[in-house]
Formats: sequence, structure tokens, C-alpha cells
Amino acid sequence: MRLPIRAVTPETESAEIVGWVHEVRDLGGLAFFLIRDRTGIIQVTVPKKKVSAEVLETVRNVSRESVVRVRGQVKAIEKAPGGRELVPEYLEIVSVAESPLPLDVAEKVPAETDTRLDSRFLDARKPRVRAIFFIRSAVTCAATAFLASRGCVNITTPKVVAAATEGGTELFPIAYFEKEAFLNQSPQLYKQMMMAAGFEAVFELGPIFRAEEHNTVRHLNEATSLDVEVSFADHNDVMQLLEDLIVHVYEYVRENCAGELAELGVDLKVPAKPFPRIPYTEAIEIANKTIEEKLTFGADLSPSAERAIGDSIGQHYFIVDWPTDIRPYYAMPYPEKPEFCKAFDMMHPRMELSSGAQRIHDYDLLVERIRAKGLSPESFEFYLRTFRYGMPPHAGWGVGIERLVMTMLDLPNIREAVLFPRDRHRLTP
Ligand code: AMO
Repeated sequence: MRLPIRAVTPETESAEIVGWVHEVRDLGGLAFFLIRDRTGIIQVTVPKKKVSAEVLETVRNVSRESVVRVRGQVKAIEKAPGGRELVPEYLEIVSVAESPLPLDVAEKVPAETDTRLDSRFLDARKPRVRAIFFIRSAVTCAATAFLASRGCVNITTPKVVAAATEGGTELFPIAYFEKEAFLNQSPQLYKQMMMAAGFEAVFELGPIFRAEEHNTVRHLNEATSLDVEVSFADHNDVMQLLEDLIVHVYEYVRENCAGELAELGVDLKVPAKPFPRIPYTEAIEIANKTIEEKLTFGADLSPSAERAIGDSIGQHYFIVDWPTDIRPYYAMPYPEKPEFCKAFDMMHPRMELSSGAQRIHDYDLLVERIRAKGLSPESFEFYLRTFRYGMPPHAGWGVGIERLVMTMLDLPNIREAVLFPRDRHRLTP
């Protein structure tokens, strides 16, 4: 029976493994293979004089990255990976890999990001790359299980929509029969509508589409967002939920992904609670101490401002109490100082990870805010009408999964945290 490579130990007597040929070395009388599966690497040692003619023939023909099945005796050997090797009695090529390879999976020859992404199926065979995506899987599994344990209902909302969610121009138009439609920028309007439906707490893990022209190391045109919306909650309640979620996910990865973290050389520190809450006005003061292009009230935070504040705080933190004018129409203004609103961003020292707010649940105020943004209430009718029949107060946030993984693992480029990135120039594979 086939064993995962990691399960083959020096104590195992005999084993059958199936995996990819990572490296081949022929030293005359001895041939060595490294065979890799998703659990690890094992050395297969072939003493040419002692093996059958069939095994010898296969050894001559096998190419790197072919899939092979090997059965044989396990021997303890100190110098080999995992302290053991396999001496084959049976060796079969299950699937041949062509030569030359478009990419060196063993990473002896470095490759440009574009070359790697063009052959992502090969790139993802690298133990280091695989570790990132196994951790990403742990992040999404832990985060969604955590939200379910807090009573949130898992929903799925349409990605083909008729209206912009966030306003602005960052929309991908698509042909939808005789109508114009768009790829959704965010589940925002739909998750809010589920508050009107009385679901009380929902989450969605899904794609968001942003037609941003710029090509940066922290933007994708298709990203993955974990969205949450909770009724009878304010901005402080959902900030607490977000903080709890981030700490839980870090703890989960630390406990369950030790091998992957070691592969990446990451010593994961769980962020300390509570995350500081910095009012927007204070945040720009902190930034202005060091940045050259000073910010004035009402400006968005530039990447250099985010970096300056991040350096000064040195851990995950929230920026709260934003000017109402620079936040989306659905953010709730403070009744006593309506030029500020109950919106927040959750920041890693390197960049923004999440935005959220308590939302406006009053129909008239929402219509007023939509108009004030220069948008037309008519195009939001399907959303606005849900505010007329008993909409509870509510709040929520959306966190970008790629940025969460990127900052957790200190990856230099967001493309490292998504299998098949969509950016300004990339539409395949
Ligand atoms: P926002 O637009 O700030 O808020 O998006 C929330 C989070 O999603 C991630 N994100 C992106 N990641 C990579 N590339 C992009 N182009 C990109 N755009 C967004 C970021 C960001 O912090 N509706 C609100 C959320 C809410 O209020 O509930 C929204 O979409 O990590």
C-alpha cells in the first residue's frame, strides 16, 4: 500500500511510495533519486549491480518531474533527508515528464515571477510555494470555522451585478445578454440586505473584482475577501470580532502548520491584543512627523503614510473615526459630529488588511449620503428598498485574504499568496 513520504521512517521495513522525481544523480555504480510528494522528500538509492534488469532500465529512462512508483526496503542512513532511504525492488514510471522542464522545481536555477506564474502548476510543486498555499488553506479554514462558531451564517452572493457597490470607477463591465452588468467589487450591499432578512450575522468568503489600473505588489484585479456583517452591533463590536479572528488565525497556523512555517523560515509571532485604536486625525499627525508630502485633513493615507504610521505603532492596529467625506456612503456618521463617521481600517504595519464600519440603517439618511456622493439612488433601488421594512442597526468588515497571508508570511509580493493572479497584464493561466 502507498505510504505518504513523510510517514516512511528509519523504522519502516518496506514501503511503496508514489511521487515526482525531484532530482537525479548518477554516480556510476550508484544512482540516487530524490522523490517528492506533498508530504516530503525521500532518497531512493539504486546500487546498479544489485537491482533487476527492469529496475535498471527504468532508472536509465526516467526524467526529472516524472511520476514514479517505488517499492523497496527502507534503510536508516544519516545523511539522507529524513534519515532514511529506499532501495528499490520495483520501480515504475507512472507518467513521463518531458524535458527540458519550463521551470526548475528544485530551484537550482532561479526564475522570474512571470516565468513562475506561466507554469504555476510546476512552481507550486516547490515545497516552499506549496507551504504558502497549505498555510493559506489553514487560514481560510480556521477563519470560517471561527466565524461559524460565533454564530455567523455562511452565505454566497452574486458576483454578476447591476450596480457599483463602492461607487467609483473600478468596475469591470461584462455583457449579460442584452443588458450591461458588472463583476461585483464587494458583497457589501448583499450582506447588508441579509441583515434586513433577519439573518443577524453572516459571512462570505469569495472573490471581489477591482478594475484598478495600477500594477503594484499589493493589488490584484481579482482578490479574495472574507466579509462579515452583524446586526445589533456597532463598529466597536465588529472591531473586537475582527481582532479576535486575526489572533485566532495566527494561533491556529502556529499550532497546525509548524512544518510549513519551518519550510518558509517564518517564526510566526501571534499579534498582541488589544490592537491600538488610533483616530484618523492622530494617524495623519504621526505620519506627518516623518513623511515628505504632508497630509492634510481629508486626505487618504498614502502608502508612505501607512508605512510611517506602521513603523511607529509596530503591530496590528486600527485607524478609527474617519472623515465622513472620504468613506463610502454606507458608513454611519457620528450623530454629534457628522463630519466623522464610525468607519475603521485594520492595519498590519506594512499595509491595510481590512475596512469596515457601522452602517447607516436609516433610509432617509442613506439616500442623502448616496446623493452627497454624486450617485443616483435609483440605481440602488433593489438595495434601498430593504431599508424601508425593518432594517436593524448593523456593522461589518471585509478582510483581504491575500494581504492577510502576505503579511503573515512576510511575502514580498501579493502574487505569492494567490495561485493564479489576475493583474493588469495577466489573464492566463
Ligand atoms: P475595501 O475596498 O477596503 O472595503 O476592501 C476590503 C479589503 O479587501 C482587500 N482588497 C484588496 N486586496 C488586493 N487587491 C485589491 N485590489 C483589493 N481591494 C481590496 C484589502 C481591503 O482592506 N465593502 C468594504 C468592506 C466593508 O466595509 O465591509 C470594502 O470592500 O485587504
